Amino acid sequence: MEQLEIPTEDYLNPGHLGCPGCGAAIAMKLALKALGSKTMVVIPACCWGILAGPYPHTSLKVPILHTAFATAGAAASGIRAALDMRGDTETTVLSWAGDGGTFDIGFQSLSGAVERNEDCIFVCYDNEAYMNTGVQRSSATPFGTQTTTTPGAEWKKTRKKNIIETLAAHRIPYAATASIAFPEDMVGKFQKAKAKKGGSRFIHVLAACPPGWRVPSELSVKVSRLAVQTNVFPLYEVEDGITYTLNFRGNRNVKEYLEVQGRFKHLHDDDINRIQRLVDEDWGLLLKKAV
Ligand SMILES: Cc1ncc(C[n+]2csc(CCOP(=O)(O)OP(=O)(O)O)c2C)c(N)n1
Ligand code: SF4
Ligand SMILES: [Mg+2]
Repeated sequence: MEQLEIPTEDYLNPGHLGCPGCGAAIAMKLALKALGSKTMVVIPACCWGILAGPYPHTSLKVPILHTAFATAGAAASGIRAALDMRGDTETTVLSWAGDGGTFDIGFQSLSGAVERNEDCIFVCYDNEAYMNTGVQRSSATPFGTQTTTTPGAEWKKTRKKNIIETLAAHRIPYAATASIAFPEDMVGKFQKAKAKKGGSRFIHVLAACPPGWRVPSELSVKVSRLAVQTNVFPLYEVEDGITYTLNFRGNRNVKEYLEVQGRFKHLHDDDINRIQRLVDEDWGLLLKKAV
């Protein structure tokens, strides 16, 4: 994707209720820069429900609908229908859910909405666990991670669900991954998603979480960059479920990404080698599909 100018206008206020270095806050800031003032945001239960602030205070300069954990896809569909009835096809409906609200409890609602090809942008800001309730594992938590429900030697032994592939399988017009460490790429993808209005668009953003990942807050962007540079979190787009475009080719060892995070500190060399093999396998599959 070609380099672009990031819009200077901000729709995230200077104060919000997230932790210092919260990747999910940076993600929202970049997304709204791309989407602009005519955006309505739907937020199910998640950290962003807190970041947004308690009514009548708000950290966003655009309207927010807070909804129940499982219902972001349905609530966004309802707002879209109401706007359409009023003749407003200009406003973008942005569903903004965590990994729990996307990969797990919100999955049926999201799947239903995108199967109907609802005219909304569905975002998963993925911090790879249920952070708001104390770092419980989700199906987005990667192999090898310690969380409060996968503690000590019981660290997670199953792989992360590939959410982009599940959305691509619905053959939606646009699905993409994005990173807060690649802001031009990320803003460009949100602008592209906005321009593709008329159907369902899905963007999966890796959102570093300093307390959950056990990294210093000032390393939030660096660790996000390492995720892409090691191919742990590849940047790519899938159009109509079949046309894959790779946006970046990483060449660093997975160990560099793992060793800066406390949630992986327990891993031995053979575990790290296994994770490298899993990442190489997924990367190889992606290369076969990408242009
Ligand atoms: C039906 C239901 N079950 C459980 C909860 C409690 N709850 C609120 S937020 C949350 C975790 C959300 O995780 P995720 O979607 O990954 O967002 P994050 O907090 O990590 O940003 C849970 C379990 C709830 N609000 N509703
Ligand atoms: S716990 Fe993590 S996701 Fe939640 S506000 Fe703090 S940094 Fe952000
Ligand atoms: Mg989460």
